[in-house]
Amino acid sequence: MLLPTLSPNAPDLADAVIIGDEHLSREDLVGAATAVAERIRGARTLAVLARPTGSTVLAVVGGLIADVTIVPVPPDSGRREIHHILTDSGAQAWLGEAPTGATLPTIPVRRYARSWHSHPEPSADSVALILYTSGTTGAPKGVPMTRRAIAAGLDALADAWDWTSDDALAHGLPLFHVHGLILGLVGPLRRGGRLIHTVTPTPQNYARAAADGASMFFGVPTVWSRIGAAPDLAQQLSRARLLVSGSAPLPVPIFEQIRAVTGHEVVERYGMTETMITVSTRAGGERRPGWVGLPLTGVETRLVEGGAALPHDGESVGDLHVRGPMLASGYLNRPDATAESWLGDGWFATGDVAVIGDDGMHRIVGRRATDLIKSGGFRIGAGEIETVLLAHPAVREVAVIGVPDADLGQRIVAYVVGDRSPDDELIAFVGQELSAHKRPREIRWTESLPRNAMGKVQKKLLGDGSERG
Ligand code: MLC
Ligand code: AMP
Repeated sequence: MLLPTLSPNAPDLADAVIIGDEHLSREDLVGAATAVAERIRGARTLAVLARPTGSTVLAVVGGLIADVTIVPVPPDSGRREIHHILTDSGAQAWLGEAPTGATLPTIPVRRYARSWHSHPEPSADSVALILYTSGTTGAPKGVPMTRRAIAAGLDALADAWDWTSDDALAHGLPLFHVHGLILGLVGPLRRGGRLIHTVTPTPQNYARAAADGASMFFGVPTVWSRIGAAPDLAQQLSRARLLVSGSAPLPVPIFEQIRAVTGHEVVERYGMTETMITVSTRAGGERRPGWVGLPLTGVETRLVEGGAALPHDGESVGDLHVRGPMLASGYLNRPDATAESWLGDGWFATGDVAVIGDDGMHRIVGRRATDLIKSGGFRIGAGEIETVLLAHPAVREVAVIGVPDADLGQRIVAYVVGDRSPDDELIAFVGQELSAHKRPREIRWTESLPRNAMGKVQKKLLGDGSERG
């Protein structure tokens, strides 16, 4: 059973979910989400505009109860992105709020409706969620997540982090990715503890959640960096049990800063949309700055270079492959891309380059492809932004890269050859078509792009030379 604590006979829990100003007891959640389930029963796939609201929580939980696949859509998505997600996933309607200009029908989510009907537990192989994630080129790919994989991934984390129903989890991460949605919402619902969603992950909001009794905090490195820079607020987090970072590398100075102000060594974990979390430091184990820890229970990892396995000696650098029960089994509608990354025998090629110590500790060195950018913890494909910019009349050639950024990890910069027009216009053009976080922060106009003899843009020659990859 994916959500045992939501069975109608589970004990009530006041403030099971607090999201902004909205408070839902467990009884509210079960009654209202079951009422959603009644409305949508028999549907196959529904889209949810995943704003951080009680309505989004009820829509997702209603889908889980009714065995309807939910596709969370980033609420700031542009036209092109929404169109792609809806057509690729085959969404039949919007559940809850719909974006302006929506053409699909809308099914309302009613906060105060109640049903106590008991729905049968869906098959463990049923697809609960389809999450969209960027590749190096083309539109985002859908990753179908089964109930079995989600349950296995969450239980492996509970084991690593001693995560129980006594924990109150706090975070303010988006409700359309593995981090904020699966770990951050389905996680506490499976464990049975409280969730405080702070809507935005600001230092003020995290300090307030700590004062309200949160024991466990999730953040991407940008969040921890901003908290570390606000020591008076950060101090409030000293009383927590566990601070967790993931979705991008946590720089060692930020680890040290958080330790200095809170007394906590941040637990770092490594994962992907396609695999959920596979490696983490442990609540009861060593937290080594710059290292992401040990494989979770049930997970195997290997390092490969040119088809050969590399030793786990803390020095050999190779492609990281992972295998475990929390992995998805492929991309939706993309057998080509699936065959590239799912290698057979359950192994998945992460695209990340790593070293493994003889004690099993993993360090992520970087990514194989320069065309995948991580900015603020969001995965962004350079190719997707380039395609949009090329459709702008002023743009003749374009190359998008991620440059190192102290706040965001990487920041998106577009090198453009064309008829100079205002930078803001190009940035807004991207925002119209894609999500807000895919907008370049900077446009650099240039006479030409560096190309090799084959005519391929040499991105390593762009930027300030310190880019990864
Ligand atoms: C941003 N802004 C821009 C801009 N880009 N303005 C002009 N041009 C651009 N190109 C604006 C924003 O809209 C915002 O405006 C302001 O600048 C600050 O933006 P920001 O620097 O991006 O900060 P912020 O909005 O505070 O966002 C930071 C953040 C966010 C950390 C909260 O990046 C975030 O939520 N990240 C989480 C990503 C995540 O959950 N990833 C998980 C993937 S799952 P205004 O007006 O709004 O202030 C995964 C698996 C795993 O990776 O392992 O977990
Ligand atoms: P996403 O698809 O958004 O899930 O992004 C997954 C990618 O984020 C991984 O392939 C890594 O490159 C990166 N990532 C996630 N967690 C970490 C971490 N703790 N350290 C380094 N990189 C990470």
